[in-house]
Amino acid sequence: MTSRLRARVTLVVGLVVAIGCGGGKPQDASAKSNSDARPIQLAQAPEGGEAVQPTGSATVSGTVKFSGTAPSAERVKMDADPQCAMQHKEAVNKPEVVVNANGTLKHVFIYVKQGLEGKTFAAPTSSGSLNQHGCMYEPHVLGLQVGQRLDIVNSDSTLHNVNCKATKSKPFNLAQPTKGMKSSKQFTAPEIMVKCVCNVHPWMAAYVGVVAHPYFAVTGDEGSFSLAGLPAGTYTVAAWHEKYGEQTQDVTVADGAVSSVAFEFKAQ
Ligand SMILES: [Cu+2]
Repeated sequence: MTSRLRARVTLVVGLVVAIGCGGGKPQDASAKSNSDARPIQLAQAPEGGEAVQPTGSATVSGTVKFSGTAPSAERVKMDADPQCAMQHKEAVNKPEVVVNANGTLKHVFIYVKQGLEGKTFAAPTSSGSLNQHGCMYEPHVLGLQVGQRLDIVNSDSTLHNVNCKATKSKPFNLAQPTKGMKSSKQFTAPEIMVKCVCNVHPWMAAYVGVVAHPYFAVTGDEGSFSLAGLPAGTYTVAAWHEKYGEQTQDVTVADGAVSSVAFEFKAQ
């Protein structure tokens, strides 16, 4: 272990001890498994609001293109923690800018930004997942509904802490020192985006898009997205990328119809 890593581990262990000595309710860092026993809070319709489920029949779909020359891939240096490095036979590149083979951009968070005001949506009973595997977050970008459970798992034989710096919901910083540990968290307010980092492994970062409705997606290897089940209407759809920022487009879609939206991010 390098002295730098040891200093970081000491920092995190100190944090665990500090939290553990806090008294009262057992905290995440000292609990082996911390599946939150509280029931998911279902969204309530605001006064005069209309409570609807995602049962519309309109779809907004599209792609996120990338133009220009992509920055060359940057390699993640994991040598500071042999438990991380030993899990990778091949080089690992930073997931910040990933241009797909078809010229599209990966890891873009797509969501309906405007057009659903006055409607409320119950949080789904299914959980989102954030895994720490090979000292990388899987996935790198994810979406959650307000109140939806997020299961956070450590799949590595090394200490990770998950420091999610929410500003609209309560932020949290929990330690998962051993393989197989699982904790569950929720965000209580929309926020684009919540950044989560590991203070032990400075290359680890994940972004969570928290929205008040189920109409969101993250682009993958094809750079495409589909927001299905929308009520007919006019919407502002946003595409967010950690390096290139946010773009929006307005789109109108009818019941049973599919409207297309094309985003394009340019190399800087
Ligand atoms: Cu870590």
